[in-house]
Amino acid sequence: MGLFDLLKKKKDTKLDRYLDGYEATGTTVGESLGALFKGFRGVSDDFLEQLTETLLQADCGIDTSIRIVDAIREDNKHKKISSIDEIKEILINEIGNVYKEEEVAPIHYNNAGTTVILMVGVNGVGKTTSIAKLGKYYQKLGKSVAFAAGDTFRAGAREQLQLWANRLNVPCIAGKDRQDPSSVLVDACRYAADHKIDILLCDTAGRMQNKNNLMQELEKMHRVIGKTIPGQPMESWLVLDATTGQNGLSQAQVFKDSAKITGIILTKFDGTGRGGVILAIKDKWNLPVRFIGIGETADDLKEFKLEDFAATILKGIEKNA
Ligand SMILES: Nc1nc2c(ncn2[C@@H]2O[C@H](COP(=O)(O)OP(=O)(O)OP(=O)(O)O)[C@@H](O)[C@H]2O)c(=O)[nH]1
Ligand SMILES: [Mg+2]
Repeated sequence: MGLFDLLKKKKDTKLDRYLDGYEATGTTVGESLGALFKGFRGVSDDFLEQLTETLLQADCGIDTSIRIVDAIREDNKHKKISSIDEIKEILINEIGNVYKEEEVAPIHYNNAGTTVILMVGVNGVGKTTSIAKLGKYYQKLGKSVAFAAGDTFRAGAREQLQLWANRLNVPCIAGKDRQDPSSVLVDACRYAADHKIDILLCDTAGRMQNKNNLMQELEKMHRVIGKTIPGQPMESWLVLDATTGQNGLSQAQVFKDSAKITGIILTKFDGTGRGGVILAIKDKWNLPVRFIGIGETADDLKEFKLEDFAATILKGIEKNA
């Protein structure tokens, strides 16, 4: 079944929930697509050009935008698309084809001990805040949680994480200023193993993707975690700021190898209507979005579901077309 039919089937019972957290994208992307579809008279070159433009504005990136538009052009060759209902259905299905959610493996957890999750990304994207949010998320699932203050570089970083740890009543393992972050992570892994902690969330200092030595430092962190708790970190998440859109694509390219990235946390989703980077990153680097950040408190986190994302866009289209 295409994504469109799946949404339609669930629509009656669930559509209101879909908007929660995805409002900005639903209104902005949905509105501009709705406005384009409003005067739909068939798939002309002009229409496809405008659709490409709209997808690019939504941060889908050039390759993914072209992939979607080409697929619609092909569909139209087989069966003329003539109504708004058809074009809506085809677009939503193409979003499903690009993201391929059915191929996304669930998050890996260590059933025999601590699951270590490493959080990396450029400066100020929301790594530390996301750790607090994830801490609360896992607590709600009944898991025991600990934090590792692997940002020994920025002044005040350790205190920031400690503050969240105090609020959530979570142990926070920290070192000294400028201590090798790998050694802090080793201490934290030992603590977590000794105390039978389910989830150890590791903070790291923000770093630009063009700094080779800092990328090597991430490789080292990954390695020493694995030496302390074999098989860990099972998950290594790149935190991206949704408001910086396409920049996320180049960040993903570099981080994905050095930190062996397994997924994306997309923060500040409350502050942008351009969620297309979700499709671009999945399409280009095969990295799924695991969670979206939708505010500054520990509760402002949602599991990402393609269905929710697509349904919100569909709702936006239907409001405006
Ligand atoms: N609106 C909004 N703000 C967020 C979100 N996530 C983080 N922030 C804010 O972004 C700012 C930076 O967050 P941090 O968690 O300190 O970011 P960081 O990546 O740890 O930063 P560095 O450690 O300096 O690299 C803070 O003011 C957060 O409150 C989000 O999902 N939505
Ligand atoms: Mg931080």
